[in-house]
This record gives sequence, C-alpha cells and structure tokens, in this order.
Amino acid sequence: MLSPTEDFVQLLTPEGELVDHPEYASEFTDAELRGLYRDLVLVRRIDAEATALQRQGELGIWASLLGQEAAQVGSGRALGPKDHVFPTYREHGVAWCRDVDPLRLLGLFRGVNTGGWDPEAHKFHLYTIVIGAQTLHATGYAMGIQRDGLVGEGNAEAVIAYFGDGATSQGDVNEAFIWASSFQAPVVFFCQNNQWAISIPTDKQSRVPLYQRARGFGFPGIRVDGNDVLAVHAVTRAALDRAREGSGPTFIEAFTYRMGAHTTSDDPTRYRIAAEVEAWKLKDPIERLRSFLVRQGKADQAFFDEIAEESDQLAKHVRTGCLEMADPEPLSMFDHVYAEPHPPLQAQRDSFAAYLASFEGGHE
Ligand SMILES: Cc1ncc(C[n+]2csc(CCOP(=O)(O)OP(=O)(O)O)c2C)c(N)n1
Repeated sequence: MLSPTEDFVQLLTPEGELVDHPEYASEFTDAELRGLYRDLVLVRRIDAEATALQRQGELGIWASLLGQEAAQVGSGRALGPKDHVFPTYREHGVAWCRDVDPLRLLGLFRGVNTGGWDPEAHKFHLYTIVIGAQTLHATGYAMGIQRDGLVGEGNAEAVIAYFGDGATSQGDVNEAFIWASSFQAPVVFFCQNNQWAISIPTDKQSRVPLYQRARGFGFPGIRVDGNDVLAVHAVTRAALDRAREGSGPTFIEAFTYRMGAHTTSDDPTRYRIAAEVEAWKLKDPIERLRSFLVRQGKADQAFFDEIAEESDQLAKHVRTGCLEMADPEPLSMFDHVYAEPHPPLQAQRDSFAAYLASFEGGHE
C-alpha cells in the first residue's frame, strides 16, 4: 500500500510553507488568502457553537466538521455560481460557501424543519442521511445538465457530490461512478476521507488507496492533502473545469481527519487511540494558513482580532437564533409527504390528531 502522502497534492505544508507542484499552483491575492482564513475560522466557530448547543439539549444531534474545514472551504470556494452541490450531512462549511444561513442547518438538527433551505436558491441540495444516495442524484442531475446542452463552451455548469470514505463501499456510489463514466457526466465526486466510517477505519474498507479506485471506473482519481485549503481549491477547480468542458467525471480524495466524534451520539475513544488524534492536530488546517499569513506578512494582528470579533458575533447569531426557533405544529409533519392526497397517510394524521386532542387543552 502507498504511504498517505505519496501521490498527494500539497501546496502548503503543515508548517505553513508553500511548496511547488508541477500541475497545480496557488493563485490567490492576499485579500483572497485572508478571505479563506476568515471562512475557515467562522466555519469552525459555527461547528463549535452547534456542538455546544447539542450538549445543552438544544439540538437533537450534530455531525461535527472539526478538522475538515479546509476540505470543505477549499472545494466550496472553487465552485462557480451555477454549479450544483449534493452534500451528505457534515458539509456545513460548503453550505457556508453557498450562503446558507447556519441557522437553516441548525433547524434541521433541532428538528423544527425537514430540510431548511431552498436548494435551488443556493444551488446546494438538502442534506442526505442515506449514505451515498446523493452521488446518484448528482450524477442524474449532471446528465440532465448535459442533455440541456449546458456543458462545453459558454454557459457551462458542473455538479459536485460530497461523501465520506465509508460511502465508497456503498452500491449507490459505485453505480453512480459507472453511470457518470459511461455518459461522461459533468460531475466531480468529492470524497472526504476522514479516515473513519463511524468506527471502521478506511484501510478495513479498501485494499487500495481510495483515489486509485476511480481508474477502474474509467476516470481520473486524485488524492489531495485535505487539510491544505490551497491544494484542495486548486484540485477541485481543475476537476470542475474538466467537467464543464465535457471531459467527464473526476474523483477527488481529500485526505483529512475527523477530529471529533462521528456525531454527538458517538464516543470515538472506544475505537481510536489518542495518539492518532494528537498526530493529526499538528496538521491543523487553520493553523497552517495562519502561519503562512503571518510569515509572509500578509495579515497583521488587527486582522486576526477582527476575525475573532466577527466569530464571536456569528456565534451569538447562531445561539440566539437557535433558541428563538419556534416549535412546529406536531401535525405539520404530515404535510408535504406526498404531492397528492394519500388515504393511509390521512388516516395516520387523523389518528395522531385524535391522540393530541385527548390531552387537556389538546391541539384540535
Ligand atoms: C445506507 C445507509 N447505511 C448505513 C447508514 C448508517 N451510517 C450513518 S453514518 C455511517 C458512516 C459513514 O461514514 P463515511 O461515509 O466515511 O462518512 P463520515 O460520516 O465519516 O463523514 C453509517 C454507516 C446510513 N445512514 N445509510
């Protein structure tokens, strides 16, 4: 088996030094680099606040992105305004890049809505809990774009599907690869290999590095340092360009690490050792960009203070907004299940309404 860093695109080392790569380069203005730093910090703060809110009983569950900020912000900022995103349930950083208010995400995890945002308005589809299913949705959508003549010169659009290392073991994902390859669909498969599918490590799931699997399906696979926001951006942008020009799918394996628990219902100390987590701390995506900005004199203390202040304000917005969310009417859960009237569902609704009415001061 290859070592993780062999055949691995990296532009910024964990120490914050730029490295040359024959194919990919970091092409950012200083203001853009500071913008990426701001995104990373704010996204981490949203995540920390949501985790705290769950611990205080305000959210039913939360899937933390801690450690995966660069994979999400790097790829999210590489998207064009017309590109469509099909996420799993941990893509809060990509949602941020698509201008989805974090409160919309929290509503879903608080259970006050069943989706939360308009997928069309943000070109960011709803979270998917069924592992890997969205890769098929993304491929179908990409084939639609292709048939609408939106690939190639001019008006081109692309699609990106996010999923984890565990998802690559699912039938749906492998079917999506075959369809995308056969039809040269304009889709990028973005796998965040955070090393664990709940308690199953990646090397138990695949005998070869994940990115090498793509070759068997007939399209390129690339492994990128998923904690290096610059490399992730460069690799994703190239893959999206490739999709838009009609050259078909690309598989990106962003090699990263889930620093926290799988969700707030999980206890990772039961299946992974502390030394592993400590080793990954040294590769922190935010620290390496901060070191780079400081060393190169691209950001001063005033800038970092400003981001810290903005981060506090955002945390307040998230907390206050979450606590103010109104509980939905219990019977509203029967709305929008089917487009047309549906007798068995109506019967369930009636029965639940009668149950609610049986309480003193009942609902109906
Ligand atoms: C079809 C399906 N099977 C099983 C599950 C239960 N499940 C939830 S998360 C998960 C592991 C996913 O791991 P990975 O794809 O690596 O994503 P990560 O959560 O690490 O980002 C599983 C098996 C599910 N949600 N859907």
